[in-house]
Amino acid sequence: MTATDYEQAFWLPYTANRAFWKSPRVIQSAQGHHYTTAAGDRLLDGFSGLWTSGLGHCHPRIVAAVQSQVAELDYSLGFQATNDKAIELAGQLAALAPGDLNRVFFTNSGSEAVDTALKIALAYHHARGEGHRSRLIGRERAYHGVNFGGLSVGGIGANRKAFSACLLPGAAHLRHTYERSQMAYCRGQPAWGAHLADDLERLVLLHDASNIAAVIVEPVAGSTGVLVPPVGYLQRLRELCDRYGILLIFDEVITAFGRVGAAFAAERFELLPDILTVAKGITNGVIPMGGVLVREGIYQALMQGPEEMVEFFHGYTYSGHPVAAAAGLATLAAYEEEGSFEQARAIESLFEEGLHSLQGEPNVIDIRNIGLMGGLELAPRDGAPVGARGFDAFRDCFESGVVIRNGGDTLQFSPFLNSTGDELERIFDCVRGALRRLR
Ligand code: PXG
Repeated sequence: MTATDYEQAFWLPYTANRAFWKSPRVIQSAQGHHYTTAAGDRLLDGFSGLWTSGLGHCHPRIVAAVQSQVAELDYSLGFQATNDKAIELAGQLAALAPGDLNRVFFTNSGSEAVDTALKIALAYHHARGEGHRSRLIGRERAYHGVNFGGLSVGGIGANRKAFSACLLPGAAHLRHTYERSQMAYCRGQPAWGAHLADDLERLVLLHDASNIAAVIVEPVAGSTGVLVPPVGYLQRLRELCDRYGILLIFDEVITAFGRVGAAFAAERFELLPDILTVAKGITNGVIPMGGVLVREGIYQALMQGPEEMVEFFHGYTYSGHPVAAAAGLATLAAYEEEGSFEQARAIESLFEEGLHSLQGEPNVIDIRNIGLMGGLELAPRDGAPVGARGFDAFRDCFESGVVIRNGGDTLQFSPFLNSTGDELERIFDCVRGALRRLR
């Protein structure tokens, strides 16, 4: 192995690896709203980690909880036994969640939460003698993680391309909700587009409701570039699912825990899904963890057969890991004590103003926002691969001391729930400068 091989052994996820190693971006420490790189540069984090860390980095309460937990109970058997912290965290999540989303299944990531949610939906119908309800419906442009279930209901072509023939055969997709001619530069929810939910009727006609298990959507589509649901769209989807006996799954991996100015997008949009996935903000990103919140009736339908029998043959070695659960408990306590969800709601209009002040800058073709989620879409550069201009903007900002993210040619913003006006201004000023410099 050469020295270069050794130094470049790490194959980075979702990264242009060859370009990366020409000028590596290596983060060494973080505090509050800033990162420090291995080269000693201080960066303002405008993306809250990766939509993960709304409270800021190295939050003292979470750090202390993790330190003390790892010394007290580092791991506990998670099958046919558990630990006190996981029980407490499940209870607190159920109490925080709307309606009777009372039962919590823990995972280690959003991808695992999504695949778990899909399996719960299938197992639920099976337990009720409706095993023919086996089709899973996602949506074009959706991101539901990288495992085979989530990939199958996901709708981003690049993620699916190499795996196409191995995706779940029963998956189908609703049309996406973006229509630029009707929505460009809309602030918050577009007024147009509730009827797009009727696309579910098309799939019901094609496959028959008796064969459909569940519909999964991100209440606000994140990774694809922040697509905000039209007013009434999610309600319409809920009504149709009820009409046809189809479960509605909200993938709230990004939207839960304050990102849309409420504990859950379900709360902000005032409707109740049957199953809800979380990850990221559940521990403020400190320890990997995900979870699936399930309505009481679904859980009860699965509690069948002899009491000594395992009811649901599914689980991860680290489901309900005590250190992750301790981080989760400290995170929920900090959200509560700091009023983080209200804080996010209070700065939403400031964020919206700043983001939309970029309208008219070079190559900007749309700006979208809700809560503290923002997307700024750039026209792809002529003759270059899609995403080249977006990536250049990301790189320019990083080198200028601000971290944002690009998904293709859309720049994404996810500031801290407790951002200051000055910080928001710094982020948008930096992006403005980058846009003016870019080809
Ligand atoms: N569902 C949703 C809605 C997500 O946003 C996942 C599932 C998967 O979670 P894990 O923990 O397995 O990564 C996600 C993840 C981006 C970006 O640039 C977003 C995610 C992942 C990578 C990039 O917006 N979200």
